[in-house]
Amino acid sequence: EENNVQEDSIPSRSEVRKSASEPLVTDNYTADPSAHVFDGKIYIYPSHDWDSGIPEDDTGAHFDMKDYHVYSMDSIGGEVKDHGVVLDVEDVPWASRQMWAPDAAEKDGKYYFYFPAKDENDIFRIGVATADNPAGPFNPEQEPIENSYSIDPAVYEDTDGEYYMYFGGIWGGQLQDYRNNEYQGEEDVYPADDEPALSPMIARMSDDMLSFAEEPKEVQLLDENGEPLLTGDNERRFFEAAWVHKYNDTYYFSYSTGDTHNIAYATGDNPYGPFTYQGVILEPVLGWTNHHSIVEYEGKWYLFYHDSSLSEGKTYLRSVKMTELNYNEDGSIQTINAMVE
Ligand code: FUB
Repeated sequence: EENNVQEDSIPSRSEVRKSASEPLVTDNYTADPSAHVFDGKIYIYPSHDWDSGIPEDDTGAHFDMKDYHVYSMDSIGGEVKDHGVVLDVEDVPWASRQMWAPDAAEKDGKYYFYFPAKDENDIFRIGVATADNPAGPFNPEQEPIENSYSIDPAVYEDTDGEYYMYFGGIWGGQLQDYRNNEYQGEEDVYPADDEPALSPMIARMSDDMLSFAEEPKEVQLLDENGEPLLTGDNERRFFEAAWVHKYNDTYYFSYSTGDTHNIAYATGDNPYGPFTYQGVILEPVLGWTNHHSIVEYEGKWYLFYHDSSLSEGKTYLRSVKMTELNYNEDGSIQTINAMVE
């Protein structure tokens, strides 16, 4: 099976590469970086963490973000430019609070900024805002995307010109409150440990990039035997933070795992999957969450991620970082440990 990485090529723990990078931004807390190359520059679309004073709880209320900034770099290692506030919760009619991990996409010279936020009923929806340049500011649509729910949108542009949104996050992200795209109510329902884990979702985007062109579908994540990863498989099953990139004709679906918060990846031969689990890209970082993006720039590949080193460990005050990402010859990704000593 072409997409299966041979076991002996997965780096052992001793081959894990250490990388203690510096925060890219130090005058704001930033998290959940979605990086893209637009117009030859690197643009970063992160969450904007701050200390709103809301105490930590199990729903993630302490991630109380209220606006977004965009950052750009002319080159790797170059100055990181802050383009200021590009979208504020006050300007989004349907959103009430908690602007979590966003993403952006470009189509025909227009830019689309996708973001999750809670509505007036405290239910996460995913919104879209538009601009005619990658640095915004972005002009929000009046309603969230129809049939959208949960968090962490990641919009992937395939090489054939189709766009797909991946989304979903468990626990504070509310994915457990849905089955077959239907809201089940606030009573969190998790499959048993020996049942298939909750899946991330995918929907193809409509031509105008403002809605789904189809009902969201589950993205199947499989083990080495072709069986779905199980709820009890905390080291490997999906939790949140989906991202997709393509390398050598293979689709890499990467995500934060279970209650272990590795950034893991699984590979497939089309955007819908199924994807077969391969290994860990980034081991857990300082802070509770792990969230990343992967982008190619001038022939090299980079991992954008965050940690809580600048705030000395405050989970809700994170900083965006980047490091090079390396593939082995067989297409497997070398594991990175970015834990600050
Ligand atoms: O930043 C808020 C949430 O924390 C994100 O949406 C998750 O992916 C996690 O990083």
